[in-house]
Amino acid sequence: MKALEGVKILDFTHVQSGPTCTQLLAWLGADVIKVERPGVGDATRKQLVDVDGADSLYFTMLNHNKRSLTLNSKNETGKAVLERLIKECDVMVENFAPGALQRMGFSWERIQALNPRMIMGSVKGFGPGPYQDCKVYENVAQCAGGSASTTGFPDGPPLVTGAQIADSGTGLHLALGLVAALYQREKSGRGQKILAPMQDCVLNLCRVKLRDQQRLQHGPLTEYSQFADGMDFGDATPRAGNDSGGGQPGRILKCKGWETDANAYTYFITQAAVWENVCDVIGKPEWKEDSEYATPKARLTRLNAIFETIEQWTMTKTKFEVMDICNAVNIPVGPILSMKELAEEPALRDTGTIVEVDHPERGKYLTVGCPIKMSDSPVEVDRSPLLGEHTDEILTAILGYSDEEVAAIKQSGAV
Ligand code: CAO
Repeated sequence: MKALEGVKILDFTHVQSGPTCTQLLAWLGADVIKVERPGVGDATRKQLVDVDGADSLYFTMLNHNKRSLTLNSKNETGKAVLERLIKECDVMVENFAPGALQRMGFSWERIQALNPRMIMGSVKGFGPGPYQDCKVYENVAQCAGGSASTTGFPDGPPLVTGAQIADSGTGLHLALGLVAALYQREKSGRGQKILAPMQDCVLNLCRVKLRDQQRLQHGPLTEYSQFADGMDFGDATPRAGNDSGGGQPGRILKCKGWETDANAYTYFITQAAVWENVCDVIGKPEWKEDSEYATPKARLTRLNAIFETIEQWTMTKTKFEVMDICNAVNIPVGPILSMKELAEEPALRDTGTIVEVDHPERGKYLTVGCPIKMSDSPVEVDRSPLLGEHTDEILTAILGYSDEEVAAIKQSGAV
């Protein structure tokens, strides 16, 4: 038994944002039917190809546990099949460019008329407003949602992040909306329409930066390096380098081997509650009684010098030694782990967060499994479907077409 067992999802998504949402729902047990253009499929199948003739990792890693149905939704027979799918499914998810679904003839009003219980989720770049008709990709939304303006160093340009907060982040938000709507439908009997604009979802993830925007009206942001450096803050939340976003000052510091290893660094947090332990660990016990260092307020103007001193210590240890020594005395630190290290981490394999999957075209590959661990709804990660792999079984077993009707649908070029 899986949490979403029995829920049928018409997955009209492509690229990353929508597919991350439906992949999560598939992991939670929903039957996800991915609708793809005949002969073409999701564009990512053939993007960043690393194994000739095989679906790319870009596609396979975003489309596990789904079934693939090819369908031309602009062909008259294809539209008739789509109508039946809409009547049959509980949830429909799409992330086409604004207006594309309407151009196919499937407005929300029409979908609702076909199936009043339908829950319809859409990802768009922007919500209603001046940019509502724009096509949007990950980095566009990171920039428009406030992430880029607040990421990077104060004296450098805005930066985008490695974490796909706009695509995968929006997919996550939408998944929550869909599951909540399924719960509401239990009581109301009605479906509803859910919009997850990428700009809004990025902004939600950047809410501490809007917090800082308002704090700026009451004085400088004392935990930012700019404060210790005596720099002007300007009128908008500045980029803060690797400064901690919370009230506990932190920085990324070099560890043993940094000269040759790009990831020999650790994040070091000088949490006030364990400041005395920090002083002992780094060999500065005298700071515990020194009024210039003893309180968080006194330390604020000396943070750069303090972190330089801590770095003198971290540079004598590997990032893993720093982790062991500091955690033993409750000092929070974070080794900078590379993708290579994460891929090889046994604990992540044990919990199913890093999973090896077998694929008929490409052989074995690694993927990220479901990060949500539910005691009563375990997740097995199945390979992504080949293009149209399940067309026949969906037409017959789910939509109830006879063999003759399936032959006629194929004849029309709809699948
Ligand atoms: N049968 C027939 N036609 C189909 C089809 C099918 N099964 N599936 C898609 N199409 C058609 C669409 O109807 C559309 O046709 P029209 O332009 O004639 O209406 C066409 O394919 C292209 O769809 P699109 O405009 O969504 O795709 P694109 O590659 O031009 O743009 C993207 C991609 C992502 C920029 C755009 O879809 C978008 O802005 N989506 C919303 C925001 C989003 O999710 N962005 C994140 C993407 S991940 O980085």
